[in-house]
Amino acid sequence: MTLSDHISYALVDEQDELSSDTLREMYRYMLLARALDERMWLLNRAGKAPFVISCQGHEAAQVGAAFALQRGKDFTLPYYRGLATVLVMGMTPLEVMLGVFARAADPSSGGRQMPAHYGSRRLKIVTQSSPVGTQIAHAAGIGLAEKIRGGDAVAWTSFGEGTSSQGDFHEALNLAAVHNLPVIFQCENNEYAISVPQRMQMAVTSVADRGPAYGMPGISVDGTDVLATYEVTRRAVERARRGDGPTLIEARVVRMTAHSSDDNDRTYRPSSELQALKQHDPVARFRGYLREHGILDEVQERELREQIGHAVNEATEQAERAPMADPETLLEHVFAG
Ligand SMILES: Cc1ncc(C[n+]2csc(CCOP(=O)(O)OP(=O)(O)O)c2C)c(N)n1
Ligand SMILES: [Mg+2]
Repeated sequence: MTLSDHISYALVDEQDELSSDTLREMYRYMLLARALDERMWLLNRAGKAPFVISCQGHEAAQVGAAFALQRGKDFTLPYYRGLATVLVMGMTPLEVMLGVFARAADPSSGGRQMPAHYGSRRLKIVTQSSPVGTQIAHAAGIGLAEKIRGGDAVAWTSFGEGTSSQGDFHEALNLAAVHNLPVIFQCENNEYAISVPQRMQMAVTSVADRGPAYGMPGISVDGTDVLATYEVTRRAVERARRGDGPTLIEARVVRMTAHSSDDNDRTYRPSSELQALKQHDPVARFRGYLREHGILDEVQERELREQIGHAVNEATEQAERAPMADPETLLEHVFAG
């Protein structure tokens, strides 16, 4: 039984309103997220970064959605895989790397939280807690506050499909639908919650089906398609700004790595599945689209990769040299002063 809409346009050509510059910019963010993510794994394996949790395979879903939001105006409540999300919303590679090295200048927590708990007051990025799903309820609360204030900002939040079985998800969707709140719930469905496959997590085949159960549209989109994700999010943002209420979007993605740097997915994923992952790489897919449509040539691609390589090197070197948090400040931000 399917209740939700399943959107299947592939890298839509109706994207006339997006200029070639914007399309290349989307690609740049996808490449940047991938390059930073790959660097984090190297740092982890070299014993320099304590923990890595990857956005590889989620880049298109995150970049597509974030391009439909307004920087500095909308609230972003990403989950731990949201590296590409926070980059598009304005976090710099250096800020990201300061978190990886847990340095004092890390904007997310001053080096106190685990890496990937992204937050920035300046950019209206609200950090999550380590128990999965807390940010979903916070997004509903922020949507309620925005409605009371009479503004037209939206709260956008992301989480995995496993997390859509947490109580926070259900309470947040219910509240947001009852009060018609300007919230966009993006579930990035990579079919695993660590080692548990989706069929053992829920009896529905699509997380989007859960939307209509609360009285909001549930839309399932190919999250390896950056333009399709952009388009469904753009519509959801319009709907939210008009005061018509929340939307649940399921972006179907692939998890191209193990769950985290502490996990070995070869113990629970069949090798045929692991080998097939590259065929669903959203970065390669968008590159193919841009090349095919004459939007990106070889020279531009090479320049882009060089710039990104520099940016990643520079961010890594600067963050590694940055000072650690002073132990004297250990209890700051924990207890009221
Ligand atoms: C409440 C809670 N239960 C369990 C965990 C341990 N945990 C961390 S990530 C994770 C898997 C979440 O899977 P999903 O929501 O599908 O996100 P994904 O990592 O696949 O993107 C689990 C079980 C946790 N952090 N919080
Ligand atoms: Mg998952």
